[in-house]
Amino acid sequence: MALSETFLWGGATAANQCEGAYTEGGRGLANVDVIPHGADRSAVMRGTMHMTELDKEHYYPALEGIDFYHHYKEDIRMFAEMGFKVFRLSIAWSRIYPKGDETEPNEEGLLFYENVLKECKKYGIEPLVTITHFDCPMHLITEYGGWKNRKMVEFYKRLVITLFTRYKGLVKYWLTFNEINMILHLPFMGAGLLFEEGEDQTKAKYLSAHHELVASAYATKLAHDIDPENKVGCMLAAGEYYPYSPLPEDVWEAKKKDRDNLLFIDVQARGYYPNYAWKKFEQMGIELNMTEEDKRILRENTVDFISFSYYSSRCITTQEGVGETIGNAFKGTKNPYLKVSEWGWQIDPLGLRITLNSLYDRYQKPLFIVENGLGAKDELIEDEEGNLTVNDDYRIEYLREHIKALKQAVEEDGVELLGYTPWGCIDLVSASTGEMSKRYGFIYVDKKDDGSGTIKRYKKKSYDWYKKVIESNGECLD
Ligand code: BGP
Repeated sequence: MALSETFLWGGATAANQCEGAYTEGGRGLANVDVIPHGADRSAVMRGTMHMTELDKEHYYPALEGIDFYHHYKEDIRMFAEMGFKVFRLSIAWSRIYPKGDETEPNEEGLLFYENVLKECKKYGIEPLVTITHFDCPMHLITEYGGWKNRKMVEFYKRLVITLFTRYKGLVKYWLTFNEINMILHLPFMGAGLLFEEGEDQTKAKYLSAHHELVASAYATKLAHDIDPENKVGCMLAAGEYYPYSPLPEDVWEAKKKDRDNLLFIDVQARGYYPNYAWKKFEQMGIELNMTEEDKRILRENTVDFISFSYYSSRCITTQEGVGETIGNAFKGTKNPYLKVSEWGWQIDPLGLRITLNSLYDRYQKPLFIVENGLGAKDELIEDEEGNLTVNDDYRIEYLREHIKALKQAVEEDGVELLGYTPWGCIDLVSASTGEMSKRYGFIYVDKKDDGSGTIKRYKKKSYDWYKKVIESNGECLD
C-alpha cells in the first residue's frame, strides 16, 4: 500500500521567523520581536530577563526575518514549482489586533494574509494555518501578564472569530497553538510569560497552559460552528523518550517525561485532564481554577487531528555521570547510538516511526507531521552552469530517511497520516538561536547571522530532490 493520493506534501514556516516588516501594515510589537540574537537570548526566551521593548544594544533578527512580507509571491511560486500541496504558515496576532485587546481588527493585517492565502489557492496549495506560533502582542503581556491571565481566552476568541470568518473558504486546516508544551521550556517565547524573582514558575506555566487549552477548545468549537469544513489540530513538540537502560527506574523516568509532554495533547484530544495530571498538580500545589464551563468546553471540543514537530527522539536516565544533550529546548541524556547535527540535535529516523505509532495508539486520530528537518550550515557555490546553489546532500539524506520511516508507519503499521511539512522549507531565522546560519530550507536565503546579505533566494540541490519526491508521491527518494 502506497501513500494516499491526497497525502499533503509541503513545507512549514512561522510568521515570527520569516515575515519581518514588523512596523508595516499597522502591526503592533510582539514578544517574538524583542528576542535578541546573542548571549541574552536564552534568558529572554525563558522569561527571566525582561525585555518588553527594543533597545539599541541588541540585534533582533525577527524584525526583518527573510522579509517574506514583501517576497511572499516569489516564495509561494517557488513552493508551487516544487509541487507543494500544502503550505504551513502562521498568523502574527499583532498584525490582526496590534495591541491584542482592541474590539476591531486591523484591516491591513487581514488583507495581507488574505492575499497570501489567495496566492496559495492560485497554485492549488492548501494553506495550513497556525493561529499562534509563539507570538503574543506585547501589550497583552505588559498590561495583562500574558497567558497567566484568564482574560487572554477572550482576546484569543476574538482573534479566531475574526480569522475563521474572514478566511472562510480559503483555509480548512488550522492549528491552535504551536508546540503547546514549549511553555514549560521557553515560557516567554512560547506564551509571553515574564517571571518575578521568587515566583513559582511551574504554577504559572500550568495555569497559563490551562488558559491556552480552554482557548484552544473554544477555537475548535468556533471553527466548526463558523464552517463545518474546518479541521482543527493541536500541535506538540514530539519525540519519544527512550530509557537509557533497561533499569526499571530509567523506564519509569522515560514514561514520566513522555507524560509531561502528552498531558497537553491528552486534554486536547480526549477532552479532559488525565488522572496522572491531577495527582501531579496536587503534589505540586498547582491550582487551575477550573470551572464547570471549562470542563464542558474541553470535553465537547476535542481536536480533529494531531499535529507535531519531530526532530529527534529523546533519552533519559536516573543514573549519574551519563552525558547530557539538548535538542529543540529539551535537555536529556546522550544516546550513544545516534549521530548528531552540527547543533548537537540527535538524528533518529526510526524514532519518527516510533513516535507516529505511539501517538496513533494513544489517540486513534489522524496525525500530521508539521515540522521535521535538519538545521545545517550551507555553503553557496556555483554549479556548472554558473548558477548559485548549495550541495546539501546531508539534508537530503536526513529527509530521505525520515520519509522512509513515515512511509513505513503508514504502509506497514497502518498509521493514519494526513501530510508532511518539513520545517523551514525556505531558510529562516532559527527559533532557538536567532541565527540565519542554522538553515533548514530547500531554498537558500542570502542573509547572515548579523543581518547582512541581499536576501536573494537560490534553489538548493534538495529543491529538485523534494520536487521528485512529491511528484512520485514519496516513491522516488533517490
Ligand atoms: C520548533 C519551532 C520552530 C522551529 C523549529 C526548529 O521548536 O516550532 O519555530 O524554529 O523548532 O528549531 P530551531 O529554529 O531552533 O532550529
